[in-house]
Amino acid sequence: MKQIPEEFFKAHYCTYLLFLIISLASCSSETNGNTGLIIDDPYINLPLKGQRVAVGYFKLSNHLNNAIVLSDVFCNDLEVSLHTSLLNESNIMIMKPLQRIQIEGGSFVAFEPGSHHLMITGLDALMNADKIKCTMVIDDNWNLPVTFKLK
Ligand SMILES: [Cu+2]
Repeated sequence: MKQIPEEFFKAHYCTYLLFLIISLASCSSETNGNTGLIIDDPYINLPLKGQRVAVGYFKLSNHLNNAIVLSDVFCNDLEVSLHTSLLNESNIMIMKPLQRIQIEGGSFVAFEPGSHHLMITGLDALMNADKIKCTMVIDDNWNLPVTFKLK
């Protein structure tokens, strides 16, 4: 009478052990992903009729412990450059190219109207699309995929 429940327990113990191993394995592979960096609301304002330049925005949050550097964004054959807007001494809004943007651990950078932005030329051929796939280059060798909505 005692033998049956013991066998039963053994069989279930093995199942449980197997389940534990599988869930541990899947856990460790998840932490290897790009979960430390979050890109929120990436979008591109299409150029007005007759203009050739589109402007892109997004928010990049760094949930890692260490600082990262955003050095480039590229979208296939489009020409993309990183810019910032600021007021000059005559109180006129001007734009300056940005080379590298450092984002401290636990911090974020917002590309938004009136501040940092992406200047994009060559969109003419994509006017019928509603999104484009791009890549952000982090620390010169980490390629982070990002899909921009076209508005
Ligand atoms: Cu600009």
